[in-house]
Amino acid sequence: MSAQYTLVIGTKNWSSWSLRPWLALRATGAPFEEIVIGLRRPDTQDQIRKYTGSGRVPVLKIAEAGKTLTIWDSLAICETLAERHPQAQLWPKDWDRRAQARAYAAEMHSGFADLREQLSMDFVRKIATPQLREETKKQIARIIGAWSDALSRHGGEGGFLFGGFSIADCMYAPVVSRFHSYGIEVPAAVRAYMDRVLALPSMRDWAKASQGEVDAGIA
Ligand SMILES: N[C@@H](CCC(=O)N[C@@H](CS)C(=O)NCC(=O)O)C(=O)O
Repeated sequence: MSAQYTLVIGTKNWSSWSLRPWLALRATGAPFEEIVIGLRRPDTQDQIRKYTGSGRVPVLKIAEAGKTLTIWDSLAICETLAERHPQAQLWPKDWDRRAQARAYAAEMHSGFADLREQLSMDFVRKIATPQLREETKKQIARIIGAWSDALSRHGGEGGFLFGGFSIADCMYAPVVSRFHSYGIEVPAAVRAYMDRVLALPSMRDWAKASQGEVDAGIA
């Protein structure tokens, strides 16, 4: 019997960390259930702590062979999915490209705090560019430089950072959304990459659900 996946995530319009493994899980093609916990509410922490002591979403539950395993943290979930679904090639096949893709994902996971704080994800809204702090400007420039570099090396083979869609793209998808929402100026090749990411069926489904949250007044 195949595994049953349940992904516990936060309000889609806001939860950038949830979007990352959600995209990876969609890319595997495996069926899954999702539980959406409302963020920025008085009971948010109580709700999340029903699933994980970390107090953070996303969380993946894997029910298999009578056992249920709980995995928290976006990157750990992505790694687990890559291991369990090798056919999805969530990491590039070649070791050198894979090593680079991992470095991109890790840099996102551990960094860019100013960008994340100043340009918080608001998936469906268009927001005027705020007065950017110097650190935020540096982080935006770093990301644009890193994307441009990867795209010029590998983008021709599939249009994504390392050719085919990978965990590196999952990790940066919320930044694509932020650059789009806040009207950050980017070079043409980066804009084309952003448009490709935004046009993914999974990203469109996330946008539809986020719009539903906004329309319902819960995001
Ligand atoms: N490093 C964690 C960060 C997860 C995180 O900060 N998630 C936010 C939502 S995007 C959260 O759960 N916040 C708890 C709260 O709002 O109470 C990861 O990669 O999964």
